[in-house]
Amino acid sequence: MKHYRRFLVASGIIGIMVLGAGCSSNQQTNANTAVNTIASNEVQIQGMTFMPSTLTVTQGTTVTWTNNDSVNHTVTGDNGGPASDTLIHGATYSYTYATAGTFTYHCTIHPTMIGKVIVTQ
Ligand SMILES: [Cu+2]
Repeated sequence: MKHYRRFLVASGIIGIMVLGAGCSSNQQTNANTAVNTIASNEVQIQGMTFMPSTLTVTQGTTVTWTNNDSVNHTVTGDNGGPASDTLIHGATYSYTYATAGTFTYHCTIHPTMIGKVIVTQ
């Protein structure tokens, strides 16, 4: 009888752990969805970073970058793709991704500034 009770207690603890894991997983999915909804085709250049650093869009989407920094930046594809002029504070640049794939880019003035656009069909 005592052994049976211990088994029930152990099962309850495992059940709570499984429920907890499922819960946190759902929260993460919701957070990611929210980020995509806010900035579906826009990248903000702010604090020497591209935000979001990885943007996922569908094929044919025009992506617009806005330089919110006081220093100049560029949006330059690593292997073709976007090729902006120097963007001063407040300037924007747009590029349409016609084909699916993963496209990395950087700022030629600050080569450590990198970003990525994932284009899905
Ligand atoms: Cu820069």
